[in-house]
Amino acid sequence: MFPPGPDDLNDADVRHLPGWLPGGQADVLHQVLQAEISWETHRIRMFGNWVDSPRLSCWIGDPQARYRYSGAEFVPHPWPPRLSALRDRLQAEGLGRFNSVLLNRYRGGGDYMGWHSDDEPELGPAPLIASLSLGAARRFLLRRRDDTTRKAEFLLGHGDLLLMGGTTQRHYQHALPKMARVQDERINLTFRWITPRT
Ligand SMILES: O=C(O)CCC(=O)C(=O)O
Ligand SMILES: [Mn+2]
Repeated sequence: MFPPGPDDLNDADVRHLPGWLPGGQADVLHQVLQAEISWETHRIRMFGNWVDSPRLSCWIGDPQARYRYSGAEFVPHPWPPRLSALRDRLQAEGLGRFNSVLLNRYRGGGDYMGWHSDDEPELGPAPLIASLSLGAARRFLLRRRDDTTRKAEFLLGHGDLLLMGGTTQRHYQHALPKMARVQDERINLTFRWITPRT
């Protein structure tokens, strides 16, 4: 595995901001989301079959921010005040504009997300995605689409923000692999801009 570095991430625009959300705020947010989000098992398409996704999820956003994801269409749940405040903070810091957030909850090291790019048409040609991690630190991998041996890796910890923009999705896939030794939960929030349906 290559260590992450500019040479390994040509054509990508990825920034890791460790501890972007201070520890106390991250603790509270993690607990509140565990308790208050209506967590669902989304059905996704894998190798042509419909299967339960190996994690829990919830799609939140403005009413027009409908999203097709792994072959299914999601109508967003409304914003809880805590998450719209977080969106406001990202926007106030100039980190992008966002009308939706996908929450994923990894119940332990056996929950994961396979290789994919966030390249659905409604995200546009150069999506900016702001990903906030809470709870257990997990490995986040990137690999080039045209040469999958070229990889980079980040360890995403409690309160870390990862920004992916520009042509990252066009040239790279990413994944959150299983980590057998991890027992604690992790929640990840990916803030996105979905082109509204007219
Ligand atoms: O959990 C993560 O860090 C990755 C989530 C992700 O790739 C996604 O929601 O599309
Ligand atoms: Mn993704």
